[in-house]
Amino acid sequence: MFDPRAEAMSLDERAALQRHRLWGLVDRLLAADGVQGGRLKEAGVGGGSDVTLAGLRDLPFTTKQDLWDNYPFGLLNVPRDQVAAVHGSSGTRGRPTLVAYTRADLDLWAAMCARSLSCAGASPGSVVHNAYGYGLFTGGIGIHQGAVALGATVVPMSGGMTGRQIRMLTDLDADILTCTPAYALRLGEAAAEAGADLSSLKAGLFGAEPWSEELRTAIEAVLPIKAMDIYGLSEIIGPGVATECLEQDGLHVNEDHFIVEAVDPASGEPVPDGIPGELVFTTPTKQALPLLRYRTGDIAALARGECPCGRTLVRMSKVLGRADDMLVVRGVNVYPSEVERVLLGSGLVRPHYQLVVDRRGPSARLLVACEALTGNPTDALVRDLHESLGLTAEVFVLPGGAVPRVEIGKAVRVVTWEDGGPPLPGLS
Ligand code: DLL
Repeated sequence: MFDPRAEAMSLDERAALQRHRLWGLVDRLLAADGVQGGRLKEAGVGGGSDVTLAGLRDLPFTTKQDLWDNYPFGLLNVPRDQVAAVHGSSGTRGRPTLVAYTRADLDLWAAMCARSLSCAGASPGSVVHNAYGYGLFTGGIGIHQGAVALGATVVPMSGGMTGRQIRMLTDLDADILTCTPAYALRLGEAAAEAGADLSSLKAGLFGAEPWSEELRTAIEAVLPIKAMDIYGLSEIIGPGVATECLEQDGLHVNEDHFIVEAVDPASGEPVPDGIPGELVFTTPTKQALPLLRYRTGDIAALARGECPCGRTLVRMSKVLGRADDMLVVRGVNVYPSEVERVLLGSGLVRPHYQLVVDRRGPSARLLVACEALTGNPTDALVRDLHESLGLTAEVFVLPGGAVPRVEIGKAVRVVTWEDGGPPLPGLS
């Protein structure tokens, strides 16, 4: 439940708490004398009390490369037998990332996910239909533990078997739905096809992949809910790092446990509030894998000031993209999220799309596969995309249902044809 002592404390109180916890972290890293401790020593830090919150910006970063270089347990900050669980990301875009948790870390994670669920409108007694994948991925088990900690009833569906999901949603009168935004759309579509009544649903917590305001509108059109954004990453803890409240005006970062900065991705220097930058997190209370200034690659802007919901936690915008998601097509920088905004903002197509970058020929092509609501929107979309991206994309309007729907895992928004292909029927 909303805990005013933690979520609505005065900024001075919170800063004092963060400083105290940061000192503890620095002392623990120095004592473990591992990679991060060594870097702190090199930076001239001899103990926690040498560090201030304002001086955090001068401390060394940690990166995904550090996790890979020290895979699987090289960055562990506790004895190996204190590791209660491991999670991570599957590494579809590279090598797997593995994250260790002590029992205390698991308790913290559950508390943060309970906070997120409550922030988005869940309460003890809620029925949480959890369609995030269970397993190494943090979505399923993280939300599950949070729902249990909140005192809700969790329905551990995992992804896939959409017909059965619809059945359970209606039979159990779930009020909270948790899954990826792409799967929420799929569930909405399937419920309409089945004529199912999902009116017990009130709110959804959707995350694990980028989604635009336009996609929010599309989800709220097919499901009778408020669609809230939940953000997190395995390296920091999983889901539960930040969540929107019912105001839907930025995600409250649980900054008493995850200190956040936004930096210029090129220079690493802090950017002012309101300016998009790469999110950098420090985890002062985590035990097994505490991270100092971890560079996420996720781009978002920070905003301070009290929210009408009463929380004083700093807010982050929706993730605008990832530093490494940018496509370069014929020299033009294209963010998939921008294409999503144009497509869905046009009101001409269904909220399902896929981008194909064809790099087989001498000059790269950007293909956009979508499904029309009515008529043939090709010319209008080519024009809108050109106006917004400065690039001529080739728009393919496929028959309804032909753009792949994701049932399990994260949506695949971009495919690249190097020599093989074509992965999507109807495109050439
Ligand atoms: O996706 C944790 C999670 C599970 C968050 C369920 C929310 C809900 P990873 O698999 O490690 O962890 O992937 C983390 O996914 O760095 C972002 O690029 C992206 N991501 C996560 N949440 C959001 C979001 C989980 N709300 C990576 N908006 C992150 C945009 C998100 N991108």
